[in-house]
Amino acid sequence: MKIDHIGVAVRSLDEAASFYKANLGLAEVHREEVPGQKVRVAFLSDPADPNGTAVELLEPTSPDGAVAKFISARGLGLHHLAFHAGGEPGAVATAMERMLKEGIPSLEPKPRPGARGHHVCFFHPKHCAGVLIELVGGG
Ligand code: CMX
Repeated sequence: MKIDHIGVAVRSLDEAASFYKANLGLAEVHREEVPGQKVRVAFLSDPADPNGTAVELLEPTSPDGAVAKFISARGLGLHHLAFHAGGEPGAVATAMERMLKEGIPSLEPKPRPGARGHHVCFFHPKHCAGVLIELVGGG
């Protein structure tokens, strides 16, 4: 699967986005709050390749959210890798089933709404060589 985006835990979307824009030439393509995940997110990508792999900046909105806990325990920085499971309805659920058959259970029983109107699910780093993995696409 293609890498859809790379999640980065930050304290301030504005500060981190400025860094990527000024120094690495990325452009912000989307920003929203995802209440279910207790984060505000900004997506940045190469203006010459807007559908290419994005950087997703994740700013916690509550101290009991996954990203706030990650920052307390491990500090700022790389948080997850997100793979594109396909845009068609059921794509994420199908990929979840395939991984479950290989003995990799997802953290959620079924895909849930994520940023940019996509469906998402996550896999614990303990099953994924130490990296939190997200599948993103059609639910
Ligand atoms: N990458 C690598 N390791 C991680 C991690 C991450 N992102 N988050 C936690 N860990 C490690 C911890 O350091 C800890 O390691 P040790 O056992 O070696 O100390 C271990 O995982 C803890 O695991 P846990 O006790 O099961 O659970 P936590 O309370 O730390 O939660 C996790 C971890 C992955 C279950 C939780 O963060 C989660 O459910 N994540 C999925 C949802 C999410 O991350 N949402 C935010 C992104 C939203 C978006 O992209 O829009």
